Amino acid sequence: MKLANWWGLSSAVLAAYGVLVVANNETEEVKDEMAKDACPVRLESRGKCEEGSECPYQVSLPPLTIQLPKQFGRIEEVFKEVQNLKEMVNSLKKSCQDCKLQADDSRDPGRNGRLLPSPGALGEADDNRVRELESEVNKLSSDLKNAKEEIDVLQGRLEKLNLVNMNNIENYVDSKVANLTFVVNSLDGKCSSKCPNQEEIQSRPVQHLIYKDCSDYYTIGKRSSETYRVTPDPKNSSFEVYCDMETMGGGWTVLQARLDGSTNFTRTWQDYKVGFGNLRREFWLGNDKIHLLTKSKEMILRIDLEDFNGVKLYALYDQFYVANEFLKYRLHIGNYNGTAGDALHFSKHYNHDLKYFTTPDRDNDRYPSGNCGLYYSSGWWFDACLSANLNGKYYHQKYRGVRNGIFWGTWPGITEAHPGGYKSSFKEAKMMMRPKHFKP
Ligand SMILES: *[C@@H]1O[C@H](CO)[C@@H](O)[C@H](O)[C@H]1NC(C)=O
Ligand SMILES: *[C@@H]1O[C@H](CO)[C@@H](O)[C@H](O)[C@H]1NC(C)=O
Ligand SMILES: *[C@@H]1O[C@H](CO)[C@@H](O)[C@H](O)[C@H]1NC(C)=O
Ligand SMILES: *[C@@H]1O[C@H](CO)[C@@H](O)[C@H](O)[C@H]1NC(C)=O
Ligand SMILES: *[C@@H]1O[C@H](CO)[C@@H](O)[C@H](O)[C@H]1NC(C)=O
Ligand SMILES: [Ca+2]
Repeated sequence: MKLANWWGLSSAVLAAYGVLVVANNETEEVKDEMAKDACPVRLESRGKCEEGSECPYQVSLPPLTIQLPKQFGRIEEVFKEVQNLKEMVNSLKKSCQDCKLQADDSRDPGRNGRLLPSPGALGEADDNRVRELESEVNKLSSDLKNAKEEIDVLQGRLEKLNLVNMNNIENYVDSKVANLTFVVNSLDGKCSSKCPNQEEIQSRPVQHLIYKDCSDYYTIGKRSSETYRVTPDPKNSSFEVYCDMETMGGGWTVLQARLDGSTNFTRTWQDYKVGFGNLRREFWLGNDKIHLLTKSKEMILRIDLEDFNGVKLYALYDQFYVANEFLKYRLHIGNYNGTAGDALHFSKHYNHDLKYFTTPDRDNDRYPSGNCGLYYSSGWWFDACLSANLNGKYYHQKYRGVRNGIFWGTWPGITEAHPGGYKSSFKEAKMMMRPKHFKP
């Protein structure tokens, strides 16, 4: 029954949003257990949230202030409507029960002193009573129908809010929680000198820091390039990554490396999804992990290339995001800066930005009559097909035939015709990311 489904959904949604209801309250003091009376944290509502205006809810943790997005206000509205509907449905249910009881009463032989009558044997009074009940039932059922329609509409709105806004809000809150962890830990030092209950605070263990990516390790003083364990999404698993703590200040989380051809990059969708190779040599970190890392913070992308003549150039993109598997790991890159040329946005016809990921066994490219991944032996964000492909085959020298080696289309001289149709390749390639606002 549809209605029953709705009840399930609504209570699940109410439970999931339970924390948001707090925003309903006027001013509430939330006391951190750790710092009982010492350091109060406040969540306040500061008046109406107008479309397009600043948002009214704020959590204050000295000296940190979080502005909650205005969608919170909309969720609150929907809550109220759902609450009203719940009451309406409850009262309808109750009157329906009353009505059923009355109908049972009129048939009760103990009360009316006679046996249950057959339908043909009803008296006129019973007829009237039955008609009355009938019309009451009709009215109730039409009320119920209206309520159900309204519920359907609201359900649609809730689902939409859930899909559209909860993702943003979740990311937003996640990032703020990560920030809070930092702030709380740094406050711990300051607080103990100012606050009265310092002994109590000092005796409690400091909450373990979450290292979301290599820049967090850099921040706590790690300076050697090696593997570290990161947890970009506190709700998801943690995993090992290789950190480059030297290039341009360090703090880089490496997502791809080529240097000797020891790892085969002609791989399936599943391999590119989970990652493969050796983190200390050649590898692809894995599209799921790249997604989690680029989702946890605003990232930039750096690509380092070296050819067999020892020329080293780089490309820097001021934004880097890889969508989830459902969105086929779509690539989002920002503006270019650097020395190697902007091969990812080569031209209108060769542009890797906003392209889906393709592997030899999964064709999501823009080339209609074939699979670019299969043709170029690689998993990559192919257009139709390429002006860059850092996951091509590793050639130790010049090669002939299909241009399926590591390729960067803006490299000086790379597209010039060589005698004998030879194509040049690269000795080393590396792709890595770092939070946009990271300052080494
Ligand atoms: C506001 O919070 C107080 C104390 O936590 C509680 O007693 C009250 O019912 C809340 N009011 C609303 C409208 O939620
Ligand atoms: C955390 O937030 C504060 C204030 O909002 C800001 O100054 C600080 O740079 C942030 N820290 C990180 C690591 O994002
Ligand atoms: C790499 O793997 C592909 C697919 O399994 C295979 O066809 C190819 O021969 C391998 N290449 C090398 C150099 O081993
Ligand atoms: C963890 O991340 C992966 C990759 O994005 C995703 O498929 C999975 O649903 C996530 N798991 C949880 C518990 O969030
Ligand atoms: C590129 O980066 C350099 C070095 O950080 C900087 O000086 C320059 O302004 C940047 N150029 C653009 C177009 O952003
Ligand atoms: Ca295709």
